[in-house]
Amino acid sequence: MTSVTTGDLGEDVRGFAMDDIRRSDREIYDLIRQEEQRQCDKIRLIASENYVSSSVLQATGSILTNKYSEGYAGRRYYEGQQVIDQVERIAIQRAKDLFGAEHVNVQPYSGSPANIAVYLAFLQPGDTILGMALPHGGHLTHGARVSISGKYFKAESYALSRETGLLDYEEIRVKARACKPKILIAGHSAYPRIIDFERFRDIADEVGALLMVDMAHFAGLVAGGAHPSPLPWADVVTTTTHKSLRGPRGAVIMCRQQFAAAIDKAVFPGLQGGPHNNTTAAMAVAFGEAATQEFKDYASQVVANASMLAETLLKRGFDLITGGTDNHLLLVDLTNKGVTGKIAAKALDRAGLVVNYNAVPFDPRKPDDPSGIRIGTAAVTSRGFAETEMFQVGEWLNAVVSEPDNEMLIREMAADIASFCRDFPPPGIN
Ligand code: DSN
Repeated sequence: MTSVTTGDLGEDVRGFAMDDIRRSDREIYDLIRQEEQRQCDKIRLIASENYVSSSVLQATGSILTNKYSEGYAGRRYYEGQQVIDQVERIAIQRAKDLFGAEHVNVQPYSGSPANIAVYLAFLQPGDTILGMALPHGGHLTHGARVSISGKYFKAESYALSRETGLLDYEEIRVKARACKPKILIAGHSAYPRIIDFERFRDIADEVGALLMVDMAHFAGLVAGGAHPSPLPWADVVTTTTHKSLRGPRGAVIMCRQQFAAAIDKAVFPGLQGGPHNNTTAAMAVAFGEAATQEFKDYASQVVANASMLAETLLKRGFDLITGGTDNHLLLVDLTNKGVTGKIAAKALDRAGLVVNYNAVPFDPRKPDDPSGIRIGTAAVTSRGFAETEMFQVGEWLNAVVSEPDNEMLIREMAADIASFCRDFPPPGIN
């Protein structure tokens, strides 16, 4: 993205050409600039975050936001869809090509509505679903009690193995036999290993359940060939588009052709109104980017970076759930370090290393003050970090977790990290 000069204001404006908002709404302009600075100066290790390209940003900020388009291409409820229909058809085709999907709906506003739309398509209130328990790495919409998925449906959950921290497929089979779910859910927000989708398929078939895979976290790895695809095994696959897939904030649902009508009807008019056409266009751009060799290299580097970080932390005595990682994330139990996840996450943020505190399997602590932290490598890999940088990140993480109250160390590290980051300009930010 090029720099523009605001002329009368005489200042250089980086990133998006924001001279109009700068004049009209200084308060919001300043906050956007502060957030831009934060995204440049800190090492962002939140496993669900990333940096989109300037092309994705430009499509997101385009005039497509001005149009209403309830319905689907060729079947809309408002006139004037000559362009929008083309945009949506391209986004769908690119997603089909990228993932090998039979049918794609690109309209869900985000991951939670996508998952709820799947339930609306196939379930009645009170029907049973079976998903990974929230404290073990499942998502809120996989049946957590506080979510609509746990309130409107009979939500059963499976846990990870107490010994290994891994999925226990035989235990899932036993649960599924006992509760006979209509939908069996695979997928997670905090599981550092590859899922055996074939085994989930086998369990779903045995109990007559639909198999839904929520691949929001690892969709970019699937697109880039760095993680097995659930598409050959699942009846329905949902994913957000803004995590490892590096697209705009939104979601898609992919399914077998036989379920296409049910899914489309559930998204609109079942759950949502008009799609966010600017987001649809940005998704199309992101899917195009994800089909390139450059993205394949990115996806394998994300995994290599997580692996190097795991190796570095293990050498420093960190307790990684499952002992390591196969994907883009690490889940770390800090109990042996004598610090809680929250205290560590807050100290790390002050030092310029942004992670989230996270429950670990069988966590004796409460969800708002748990024992662990979750660390991801999708965003730092987008700004060009490779193994050497991940080793350094591991050393910094270790130093802060060892002395979370050492404000002098933290202040110096924040300055070092900001300066280090200058050599790795993030995509989309000049
Ligand atoms: N908030 C996302 C995450 O951090 O994994 C899940 O929706």
